[in-house]
Amino acid sequence: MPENLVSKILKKHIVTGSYAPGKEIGIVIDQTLTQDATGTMAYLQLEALGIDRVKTELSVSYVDHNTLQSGFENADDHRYLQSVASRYGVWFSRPGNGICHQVHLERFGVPGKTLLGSDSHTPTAGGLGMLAMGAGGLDVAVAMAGSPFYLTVPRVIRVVLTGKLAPWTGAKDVILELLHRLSVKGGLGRIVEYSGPGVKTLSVPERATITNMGAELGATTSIFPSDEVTRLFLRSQKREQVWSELEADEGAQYDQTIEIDLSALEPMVACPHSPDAVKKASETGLVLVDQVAVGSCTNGSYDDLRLLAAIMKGKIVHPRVSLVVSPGSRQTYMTLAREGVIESLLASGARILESACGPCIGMGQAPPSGAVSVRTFNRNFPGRSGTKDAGVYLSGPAVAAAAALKGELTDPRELGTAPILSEPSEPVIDDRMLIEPPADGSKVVIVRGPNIKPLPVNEQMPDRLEMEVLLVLEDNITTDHIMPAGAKVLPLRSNIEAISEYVFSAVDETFFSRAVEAGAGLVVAGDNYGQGSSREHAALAPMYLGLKAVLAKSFARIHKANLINFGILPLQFTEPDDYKKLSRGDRLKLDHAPEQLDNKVVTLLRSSDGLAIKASHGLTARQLKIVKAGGLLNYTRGKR
Ligand code: MIC
Ligand code: SF4
Repeated sequence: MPENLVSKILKKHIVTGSYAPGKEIGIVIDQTLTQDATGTMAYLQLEALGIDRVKTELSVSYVDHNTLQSGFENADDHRYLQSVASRYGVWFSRPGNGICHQVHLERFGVPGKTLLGSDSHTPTAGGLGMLAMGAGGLDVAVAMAGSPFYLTVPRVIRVVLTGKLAPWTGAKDVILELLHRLSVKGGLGRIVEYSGPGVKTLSVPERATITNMGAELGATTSIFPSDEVTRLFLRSQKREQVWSELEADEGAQYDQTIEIDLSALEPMVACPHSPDAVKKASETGLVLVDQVAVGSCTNGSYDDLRLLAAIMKGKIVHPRVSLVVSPGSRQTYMTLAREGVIESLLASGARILESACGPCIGMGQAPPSGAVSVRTFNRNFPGRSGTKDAGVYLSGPAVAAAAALKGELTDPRELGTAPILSEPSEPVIDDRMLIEPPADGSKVVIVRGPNIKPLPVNEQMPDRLEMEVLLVLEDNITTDHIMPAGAKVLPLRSNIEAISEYVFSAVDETFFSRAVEAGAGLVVAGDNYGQGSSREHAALAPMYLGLKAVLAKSFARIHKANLINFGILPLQFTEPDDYKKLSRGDRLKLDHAPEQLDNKVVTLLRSSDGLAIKASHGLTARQLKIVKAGGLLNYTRGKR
């Protein structure tokens, strides 16, 4: 039977379960990556698992998110991460070396391998033909310890690309078009597999832009075939030996097929405050722009920044606009510096930042009050930029350059003829900012600063859950709503007690005190609850505050897994209309909780009037045991 690329790779890695959509399988993880904002928790958890050395083929710890170092906290975390990496056999990518996804693509990715990363944009490596998924830190720790990663076999969407991108359009417009068609929940339970004659017209970094932002579809991951273009990319990285050809069999089956004619795409933007609020750049009306930010793991590549420089060459940024640029990797930065592109950007008035996430996660460069910021990033959720009332538009580098020059959202085609970039030169390859772990790490002393606090652990599920409804929320609540990031909160990622004070602070400043007072809480939400990042702090910190369950219409994949991992019950309304019957302050009881959960549907009773709300949990037998044990760490310890 002819097979698609996804099933070929998954079947090769399967260790438990059988391959059927909707069923749970366990797969072997070949490579892992972590970044510092999720990594400290992941390595504390790895330590708790009590192994001597990671069991993966390759694990890498990156430092790219918390590099602002406005206090000792970030630097303490970096020191811990470096020492714990050496101790357990993990490569360490030092601060300054670049954003995890871009560096991994350049230096470590291997077509056909599985990659699990404690960051939701891990699918970036799908641009290289890897099956790469984001997960919570605990799942990544467990994978580093050699246990399988469990996932529900997804449905596979085939996206057939035809034609060739027209001047002034780019890879970002491909994924914005898909977000426009499918929405931020269109990819739930699905993997997007790209094919068709248009594939060969896209470079690996362009493919990676598309797979990166596939995360915003809610998809499990996205993947491109590995072809001649992939081989040449790996050759330029001096890693041709890891290349192999990978593609779907002729006549392979898919659950859905979508066609995108690259030639017909126009420059696009995602309007505030959602990546699927997509419009053509020519149809936004007058939008004055105050800030333009170019970079991030989506569009921080050599060609992205060369294009920006070429469009702005000889011109200066508009007086209203602050233009910031953050190259995606040290390799890109050095190559651009060698070629005079950095000088050219400086001449055009760009403020060049270090190679890190920076403004994408609100680590500096917050826009002014009420400002409009155009960013080549992947998320524009409210408040994420660091300024509550700023409006963020997402675009490719061409639209960003046009906005930087004109001071307003502009269709770049109005600038005339698009610049033609010269053939790319050989990238600067210098791995000295990557630290290889010693063969024997057993003598390495792990350094822990005062910012690294022990991991809180949940209790076993009691027989009776009595919970106060702490919040009733709408659809598409993001992890940025649940557990904000940014320069003030990110330094507390290793300190759950301290960070828990910020849970839902962007939505309701009284949440923290109400949760503490209630003792046991429940949150009610609409569809796609927990979309966005993989940060397990969005489960761990609410757990610390006593959150016992979330009752939603549906959940985003990674966040649901994180809730389970920390013993918070994810429940789904069986009657979506019941959502309207609940209010903040209601008290809901789940009697004989562990027993009731053995059935697919449980009944919650409202204390005031006995109203019965039916909810399903959709958990597998394994997940049920985890939730009942109070989380994965308890469950794993209990099994020993
Ligand atoms: C993001 O883009 O939201 C982040 C910051 O990279 C997160 C990880 C985190 O919160 O540390 C992600 O995408 O998973
Ligand atoms: Fe960093 Fe932004 Fe990419 Fe997240 S989306 S990894 S914060 S650059």
